[in-house]
Amino acid sequence: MKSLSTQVVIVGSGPSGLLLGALLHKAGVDHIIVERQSGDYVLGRIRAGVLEQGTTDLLDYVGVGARMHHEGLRHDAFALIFKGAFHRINISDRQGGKHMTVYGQTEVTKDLMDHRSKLGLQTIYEAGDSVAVHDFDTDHPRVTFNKDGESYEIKARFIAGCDGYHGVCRASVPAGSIQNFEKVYPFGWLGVLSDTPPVYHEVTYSNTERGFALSSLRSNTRSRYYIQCGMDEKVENWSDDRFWTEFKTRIDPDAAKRLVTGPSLEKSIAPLRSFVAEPMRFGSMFLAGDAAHIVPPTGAKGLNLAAGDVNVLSQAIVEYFQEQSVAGIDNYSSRCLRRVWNAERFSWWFTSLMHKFPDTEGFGQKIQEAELDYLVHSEAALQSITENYVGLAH
Ligand code: FAS
Ligand code: PHB
Repeated sequence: MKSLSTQVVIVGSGPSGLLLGALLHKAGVDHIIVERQSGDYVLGRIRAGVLEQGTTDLLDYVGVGARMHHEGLRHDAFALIFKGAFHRINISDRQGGKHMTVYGQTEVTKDLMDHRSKLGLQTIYEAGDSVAVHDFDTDHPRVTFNKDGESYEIKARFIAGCDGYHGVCRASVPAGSIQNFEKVYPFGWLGVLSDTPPVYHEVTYSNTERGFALSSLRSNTRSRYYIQCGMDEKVENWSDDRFWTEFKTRIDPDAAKRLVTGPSLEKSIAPLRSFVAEPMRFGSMFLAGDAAHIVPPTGAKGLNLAAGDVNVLSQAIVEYFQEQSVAGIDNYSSRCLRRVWNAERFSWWFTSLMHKFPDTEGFGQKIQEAELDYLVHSEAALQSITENYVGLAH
């Protein structure tokens, strides 16, 4: 067995792991990232698209904000459609100039990967399913994996579980030491990426009697659209034509007329769930991002929550090594969980407001329309939704 050692082993090279690595490196803390898949595989996943200002500030802080500012789109508002009417909701006027940036997770991941390469930071890709975590209830945890026929062991002071919902870190915690809270929604999102001009120039959420739809974008020439679909839907049953026909029924009539359709570059169905694991720390191992929590993507919180976790975690780890203080690491879980549960509530509320639920169809639709009508005409309600949408402090 080949033995390596570092201060922190990060399991997973999605946004959480990559951003944590960049933050630790900037503070002079040595780390290694171990990733199950190849770098190309990680880059091939099409996921989030909207960044809170807290996230873009962190990307600037670690020095990877240049392309984001050049290619990303500043958004000062989003829109709601219900009963066929379009309602623009200004965020920045209500939230002290805070705004969102539309810049795909794929691009964030690429920028962070390129940053690592330039700095010569160690990322071990294609470790496959052999990755295992050991002794994290001690001060000398280890991560082992096999690659190219060789066995490896990495000794470290801390393990950061940034390995997503299906990762190995949370799964390695003894059942009696962790509590999982979960809600699975009775529908999914069928998403399409297409090189077509976005039908709306801002992120637009639709509530219709046929179900939810989301109109987003990656640039002024690349659209990202979603429609609510059944949990048992199969993506192979959705031709592009079938998608576009259904999508048109879920946006306002004028938009349906001007919608430019085209071939899908990517088409996939994502299940929707709310999930939180408590606590987020187990001795020398910390969970961050999707490894610890999942939100339905309605509120565009998933990636942004992950950024908040690793911001807090990096500060705690740096404090430990530089000041020999355990205050930050002892406080990590409770501090993150407060923000996580706030985002879980908002994402659950927004999902419940915008989607069609099989069991409450008629009355439920009328209640949703009444709440949306109240929302767009109440300054107090608009303050609340924009405060949550733009993101709460880390
Ligand atoms: P990730 O899952 O992104 O990354 C975890 C990494 O760990 C992966 O690279 C994985 O290969 C690796 N890994 C897993 N097991 C491992 C092991 N045993 N050993 C080593 N490595 C391992 N959020 C939004 O805000 N908007 C959206 O529209 C949106 N859409 C989504 C669609 C889908 C299908 C999914 C799954 C998520 C979506 N999300 C969305 C949420 C998503 O963006 C996450 O919040 C974000 O990817 C979180 O990043 P990570 O915590 O790094 O987890
Ligand atoms: C996206 O662009 O993928 C996106 C935007 C807003 C959301 C979810 C996803 O709430």
